[in-house]
Parts: sequence; structure tokens; C-alpha cells
Amino acid sequence: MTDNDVAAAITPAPVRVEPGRGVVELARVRVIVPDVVPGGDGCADPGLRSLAAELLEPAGVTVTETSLAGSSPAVPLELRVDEAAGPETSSHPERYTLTVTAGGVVVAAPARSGLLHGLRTLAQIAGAAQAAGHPGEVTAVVVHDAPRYGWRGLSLDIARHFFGPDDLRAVVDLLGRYKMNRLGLHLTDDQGWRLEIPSRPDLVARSSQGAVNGDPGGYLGVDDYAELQEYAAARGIVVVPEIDLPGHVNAATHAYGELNPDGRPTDTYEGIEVGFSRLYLDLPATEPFLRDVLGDVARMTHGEWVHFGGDEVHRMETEEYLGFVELCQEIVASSGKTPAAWQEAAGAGHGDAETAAAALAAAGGATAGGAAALPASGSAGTVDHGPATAVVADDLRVAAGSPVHAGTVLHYWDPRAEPDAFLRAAEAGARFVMAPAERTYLDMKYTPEHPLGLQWAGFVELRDSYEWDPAATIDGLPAESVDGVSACVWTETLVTRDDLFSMLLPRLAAVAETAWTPQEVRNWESFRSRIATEAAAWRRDGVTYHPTPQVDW
Ligand code: TNX
Repeated sequence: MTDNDVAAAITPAPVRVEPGRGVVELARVRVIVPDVVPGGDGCADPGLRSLAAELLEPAGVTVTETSLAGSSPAVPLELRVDEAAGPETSSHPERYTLTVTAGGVVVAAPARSGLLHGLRTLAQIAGAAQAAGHPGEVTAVVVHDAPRYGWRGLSLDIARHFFGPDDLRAVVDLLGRYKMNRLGLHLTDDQGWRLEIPSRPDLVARSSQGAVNGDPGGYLGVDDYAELQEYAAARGIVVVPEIDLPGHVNAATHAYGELNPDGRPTDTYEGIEVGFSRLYLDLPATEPFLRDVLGDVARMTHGEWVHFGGDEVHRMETEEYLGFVELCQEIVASSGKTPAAWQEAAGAGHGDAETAAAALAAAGGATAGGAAALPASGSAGTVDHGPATAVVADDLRVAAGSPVHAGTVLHYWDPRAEPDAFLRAAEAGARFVMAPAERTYLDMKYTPEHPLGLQWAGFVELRDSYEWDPAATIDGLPAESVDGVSACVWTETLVTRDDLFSMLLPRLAAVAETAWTPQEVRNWESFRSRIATEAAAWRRDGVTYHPTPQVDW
């Protein structure tokens, strides 16, 4: 491979690549781990040896413990803890430097996460050599690299259709490949409740069996959830659970009738409308329910964040909605976690009451105040999502200050909102993760003809997911308030793992690069050719992707 080829193998694009000399024979490597790895729970080898094998062996590099006599010599692959690693421009804790020379390979990083990233970069370079017909032959090179943002996520809806532990591990592997570090799980919605809550057993006992269109449901038990988090953490990925409140709650109001004004459980729901279900702040059952659920989720969650939803609550007055936002933030914080929520929590308009009422009436829905009659199933792609905030009445706005606490992570998704509420939230210390639907909603169809997906935010081709700047997404928002980027994939129309992966790939890699690579290093033509190289690895690993005509596969 030439130097250009090395750079052409790395996605997301690294900060800086320095060409070395010659080709290094890497058919076999002997991994050398440091005594203690920061971020590695005080262990000498917090799984790094087996992860090195997991990453490198599919790319044609055999990982051995020692140089066995009689076989080809194993080149040393040293993982080295080094504060000085990474580009000099970055002090990010996930930075690393990968050095490939004739004498061996060194991955240097201040912490475990950077060591993993360096191994991933090495695996991509080796995989490209393998795909080019020269397995184990890697060009000498030095890569200095660090992420632009600390939050590089995917939020995955396992409520509309359920995806179980096997699929979720496959998603974790994919996130790891693109150096992403957050897996958001949308665990609850109108159609199903997907996480066992020990203090509220009826949630999964009554509300996990169904899914959209009457497809089979499922849920993660306490142990499944713990094991998934461990699997993800070993790969540098934090699971962020989302319990969607106080709307998107039909699975909860079906399981616990006491959450409804008439005390009776709502029916199950298999359609794809949104905005009709809700909790009631002044019912005596409501606050104990929130404390039980969010408290259990916080206890079961290893990572720092618990996401309480807050989106698309179309049938609630502002005062009550903001009461929920305050209560959920308080419960999450007092459970020792940092709250996360969708953008509506900033008081940016959580729903246009008139539009929602009209939509509900059209769908044969209920009047405000009663237990909700469920809307009919919408046809895919025609559901109207989100507040048309431009027409939200004044009383649906927060005039001054912000309902959002310092540190709460807001997920921006709907470009129809006006920025004022976000600027106030930023002033109050809110953090922002950018998930603009027209860029990062990977459940949108690629084109009008695409068989899967919705289209309420338009069509999202690969280039749309790539060519945007997270820092320029909200007018006037200070760059320091932006923590990162998230892709989202909602699963109203996605049933199988192939459905899911064909929507994720190739677009997830584009979103990953917006989160990792400095804006000035990013370039569509370069990405477009690198992503074709990635497809060789997807084919090798049997991963489905959509061969968009925007790329010369
Ligand atoms: C909007 S984004 C939603 C979801 C839908 C999705 C479909 C957000 C916070 N809410 O409930 O599944 O659109 O694209």
C-alpha cells in the first residue's frame, strides 16, 4: 500500500497521517499490554488482548501470546500508556498515536479508550491490505488522532420493533468500528416496554409482547441489560437508557391503569402515530411510578446518563409539561445520574396543541382530559412528527430562564424549533447533542423509492448525513455548549437485522465522521472513496448495507 492508501483505509478520517517507509509484515503480532491501563478498572489487561484479536484477526492478522518457534515471527504490537500521545492540538482523553515501523507496532494513548481506537485504526489498515490481496502487509505509518467531540452516539428504537441482545451486540461492534462511544436505547414507547423494571413487574409482563403491526415483541431482562452494558463498556461504549416520558407512554398506561384518569388500562397499540398518550402530573399514582421506574433504571445503569424523553407530548398544557421536565430531572439527578432529554425539554414548544388536536380528530382520537382513545395505524411515511413550533402559541413558550438544569444533555432533533429556548438553555448550562433529523435520522428513506423508512424529515442520502457542521446547527449556540452528535434510528418500518443495518450503513459511518473528524479535515470526495473500502469489510463480515449510487462500490 502507498501512504495515500493508508489514509484511504481509515474512517472516520484521522487528524494527521505521517507517511513512514516500507512495508511491515504483520501476519502475526504479539500483543504487549501495560501493567496498569487508566480507564481499565485497575487491571493489567482489561480485555485488551482478546479485543486486539477480535479486531485484527478478521483483517488477516493473527494475534499470539508468544513467538512460537517454527512459525513466522510475531511482530511486537505494544499498547503503551502515554500522556504525550495524540495530535499536539488535542488533550482529549480518547486521543492516540499509532506507529507502524519495521520494528513493530506501537499504539500509545493516555487511556484505554485511545488504545482501542488505535487498534481499530490498525485493523482498518490491515483490512484494506487484505481486501487488496496482500493480507498482513501494512505500510509503515504514524497516525496522530483524537475525536472532535466526546459524544458520538447512535440512539436505537427497540420499542417499535424489538431487537434483542444478539442484534444489539452487532450494533455495538459497528459503533466501535467507527469509534462511536454512546448507544442510546429507546426502551419504551406506545407499542412496547422493553426493559424489565424490578419494582414494576407488570411493565414487561403486560406490555412487552407486541410491536408495530402486531409483530412479535420482547424485552431485556435485568441480566440481559447488565451483560449488554458490560459488552459495550469493554468496547468503549456507554449505554444511555431512554424511558420516554411524559408522552409516548401507552405501554405504561396499558400495564398500570392507575396512571389514567379513569383508572382503566389503555388498549395495546400497534400503529405508528405519535403524540396521543400521556401521563397526568396530578394523579396520585404518577410520581411514585416515575420514582420507581427512573430509580430502578438509574440503579441498573452503569453509565452516567439516564434519558427521560420529553418529546412530542402533543396533548398537554405547558405548565404541566414543564412540571414533568422538572420532576424527571430531579429524580434522575437524585438517583446519581445526569439527565438527558429531547429538545422539547428546553421549553422550545413540546407540541402544537391545535395541530395535534386536528391530527387526532382526523385519526378519530380522543378529546383532552379523558383516557386516550388510540389513533388508527398510520401508513408508513405519512405521520407528522414534532411540533410545528413556528405556530406554537405564546403560552407554550418559556419567557425567561430555562427549565433545563446545568449539565442536562439536550438532544436537538427538530429543525422547526426556534433557537431562543436553546440559547437560554445553553446559558443555564445545558449541554447539546446534535441529531438534526434531516441529517442523522437514519430511519428516513434514502430516496422516494426506498422500500424502508419514513419521510417526514425528507430523504436522507449519504451525502446529506455527511455534509453538515454540528457546530453550525443551531443559530447562535456557543460552540462550547456542543458535546457531540447522535444518529437516531426509529424502527416503525424496520423489522429484521438486515432492515436495520441497511438503514445504518453506510450513513452511520458518515455521522460518525461528523462527530470524530475536525471539520477542516472532512471532505465528501475523500469520504466517498473511503466508504467503498469499508464495504469490503462489511461484505467480509456479512453485514448488510445499502449500495447507494452516490458511491462507486
Ligand atoms: C420522531 S425524534 C420521534 C419518534 C419517531 C421518529 C420517526 C423524536 C424525539 N420522536 O417518536 O419514531 O420521529 O422518525
